[in-house]
Amino acid sequence: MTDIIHDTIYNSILEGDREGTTAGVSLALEESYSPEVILQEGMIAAMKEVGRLFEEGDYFVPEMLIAARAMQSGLALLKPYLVDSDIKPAGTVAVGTVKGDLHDIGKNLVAMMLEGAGFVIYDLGTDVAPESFVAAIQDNGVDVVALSALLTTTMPSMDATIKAIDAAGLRDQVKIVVGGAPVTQQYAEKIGADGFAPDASSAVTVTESLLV
Ligand code: B1M
Repeated sequence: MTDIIHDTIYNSILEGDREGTTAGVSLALEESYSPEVILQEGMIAAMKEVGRLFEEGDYFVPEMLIAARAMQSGLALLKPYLVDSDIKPAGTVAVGTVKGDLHDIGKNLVAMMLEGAGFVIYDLGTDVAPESFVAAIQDNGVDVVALSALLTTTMPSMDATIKAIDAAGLRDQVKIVVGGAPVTQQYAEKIGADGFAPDASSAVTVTESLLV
């Protein structure tokens, strides 16, 4: 790992240093590092380490939160490089983190990558109730619903959301893609999702393949 990526971006996120993170991302972009390297080797690697430190009892919720804020400020700078606005609309996607779950960095990345691939995005935010996904389909005629969950305890909200979409008579109108760290292909099949993606870039491939 190079110095800017590790010493500046990775360490700044670990320390929850927003200014250090944005300065690092700006410098790395100026020095022509690819957005993918900045994201994967600097930012996502740092968040993984934050999770490890939390599990070890070295970090607590406030440290996770300030690290997440630093990551979000870096992502805002990176977004124009991940999103190409000249692409024709490929479909519409309602994206959200399911009920009970407040984690939004992965969901935001999925939304950015889909936007970059030409999808129109309705970002419903975090802690999204099943009824809100149903309303988004009814109000906006979306083609795909993309559900994110980061907690094992909120994975059942994905199941509840799919059941609510079914109960509203909308299941045949939309494709449903699920993802997030604890989610697996097996779980996706169990709850009747149409697709599972392990990361944000494969969320694009999976979504595109469902609309062919
Ligand atoms: Co939370 N947290 N957290 N947390 N947090 C985790 C998820 C945890 C794994 C940490 C740990 O113990 N190692 C653990 C979950 C354990 C479990 O259930 N298995 C955990 C816990 C326990 C908690 C609390 C319960 C802590 C507490 O209060 N005691 C609490 C719950 C709050 C709630 O949601 N109700 C909590 C709170 C928080 C903060 C609010 C402080 C903060 C979130 C801030 C925010 O998001 N704005 C936070 C953070 C930052 C984390 C970690 C450290 C980092 C998450 C992250 O942003 N990763 C996380 C540890 C970890 O992930 N290793 C942890 C970077 C991001 C790019 O990755 O979100 O995985 P990720 O997204 C990836 C893929 O998963 C995938 O693509 C993304 C990019 O490739 N993906 C999809 C995601 N959604 C997708 C959807 C798709 C497809 C792919 O299709 C639709």
